[in-house]
This record gives sequence, structure tokens and C-alpha cells, in this order.
Amino acid sequence: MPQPIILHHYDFSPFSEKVRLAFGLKGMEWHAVDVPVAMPKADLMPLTGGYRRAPVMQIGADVYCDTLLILREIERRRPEPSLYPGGRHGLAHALGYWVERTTFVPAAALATSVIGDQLPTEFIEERKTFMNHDFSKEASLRERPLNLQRLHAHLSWLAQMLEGGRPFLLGDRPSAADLAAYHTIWFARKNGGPTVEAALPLGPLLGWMDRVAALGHGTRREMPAGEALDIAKAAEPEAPGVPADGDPSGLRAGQEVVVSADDRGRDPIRGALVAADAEEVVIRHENGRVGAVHIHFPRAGFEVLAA
Ligand SMILES: N[C@@H](CCC(=O)N[C@@H](CS)C(=O)NCC(=O)O)C(=O)O
Repeated sequence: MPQPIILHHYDFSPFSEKVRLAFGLKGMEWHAVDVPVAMPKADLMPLTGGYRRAPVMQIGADVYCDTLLILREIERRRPEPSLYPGGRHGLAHALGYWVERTTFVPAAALATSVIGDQLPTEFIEERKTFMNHDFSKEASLRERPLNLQRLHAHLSWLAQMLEGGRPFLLGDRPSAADLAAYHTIWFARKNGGPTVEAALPLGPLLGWMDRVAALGHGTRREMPAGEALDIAKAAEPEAPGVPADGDPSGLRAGQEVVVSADDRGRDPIRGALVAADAEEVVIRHENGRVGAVHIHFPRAGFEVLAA
């Protein structure tokens, strides 16, 4: 019996929308565990060793952090239809990395310039610490002109990629690049409504956004968090798909390491290095609730240091 694919996510999360759409593109069945939008995340920590962002994908006792790696892992397990059509992995990864890093915070702040006053004060305060950003309505309104400048610059590049009636960013078929480019704009439109839609250069993007949305979310089934933790406890981590001693900086398997994101929320995650290569790092983490788990991170966007 294959292990279920479990996504620890919340509906409001744009990065989770990227993965939900990847399940849709591939027509997959998956299980949704709802996580809180802010700390504490008591049912997530035993799986991730301290990584708190959304989403996280769990398959048995293997835990995949960050959507860059989550999409790559989904592809490995279900190659068709591909998230990297024509084998253009590098192009899709690089486009996704650029577009998320340049549009996520401006798009979120544009949305909070409309709905910031409807969000709980604790959420705004928490994000000030976690993201070093003030998403209150007043601050977001003050920042709106700059965020519009930023988004117009980057969205115009997306529009250029779609020129001449190209259906998706890489051509005729949707790819991981489309999902990465889509979800931040999705968030701004969904939460900012007509005010945000009128301020963004969406005309050339609307048909493309409809095509991406039409991918859907595959078959979603809800799962209680406790069941996901029991699944991890009952399972053994899989043999990693990357070599034990492939770390380019000389870290060796078995060595205690600390992994942290290189942008916001740099909480350290500790474990023993299991395997690594140029694109992925796997560490082993153990605790009483789930036993041993392998936690996987992409190399891009994370730092790994000897403990
Ligand atoms: N690079 C990460 C970014 C993930 C991210 O920043 N997610 C947001 C939600 S969309 C988050 O975790 N916010 C804080 C939280 O949920 O605790 C990825 O691709 O997964």
C-alpha cells in the first residue's frame, strides 16, 4: 500500500496554492492537513524539526520543505504530465525563483492595503517578527505606490513571455514556472479584489491566469494532523535519491548540521546530514512523537552549516 501524499497547508497560503495546482496539473489524489497561519504549530514541529513555513509535504516519514523541492519530488513520483515540459527543469526553476522572490511581498502587501484591517492584530504582529514587514493596512497603504512600481516591472516581463498568444510561460504546456508566477498574483487579486485588479497591469495576463486556475487542485481529502503524525511514526524514511557525500562544501553524512532559510524566518533546523547534492539536502531528525524522519530541503534558498 503506497503512502498517502499529505500536504500540511492552509487555504490562505499562496505558496500552498502553487502545490495544490501542481496536484491539479497531474490529476493526483492528496490529503490536506490544516496548519495554523502563525506559530505555534505544535502538530507540524515534530515533522519539520522547527521549519514553520507553509506548505510542507509529507510522504510516510519523509518530509519535504519549500515548494521548489516539493514540486521536484511530486514530479519524481508522478512524472506525467510533466511540471517541466521538454525537460526544461533549469528554466522553470530559475523563472520560479526570480518571480517569487520579487513579487511575493509586494503582492501580499498590496492585498493587505485592502484587507489589512480585517486581519487579527496578533497576525500582523507575528509577521513583523517573522518577515520583518509591517502588513497593517496603514503601512501597506503607505507602501502601495512602491509595490505597484515593483509589480508593474515584473508583471510586464511575464506579459512579454506570453506575447504572440503563447498559452503558458514555457510554451503550449503548463509548467512549474507558471504555478510560481501565478500564486502571488492570485493572492493579491483574491484578497485585494477590484481595487488591486484595477491597479495592476493584468490585461495581458488574464487569459493565462484562467488557464492556470483551470488546472484545479486534483482530488483533495481532509486528514486530521494526528493521523499524519501517526503515519510518520509507523513509517521508516525512504533511501534518499541523492548521494550520501555529495555536499559541494565538504559536509559529510552523519555530521550534525544546522539548516536555515536564507531570507525570512531563519529558524535553525538541526539534524544529522543524510545525503546532499547540488540541489537537495536531507537531514535526519528524531523525536518522541514521530520517531526518525528525513527532512528534505532544496539547496537554493537555504544555508547548511556544521552544527
Ligand atoms: N520559499 C518557500 C516560501 C514559503 C512561505 O513563505 N510561505 C508562507 C505562507 S504562503 C509562510 O510560510 N508564512 C509563514 C507561516 O505560514 O508560518 C516555499 O517555496 O515554500
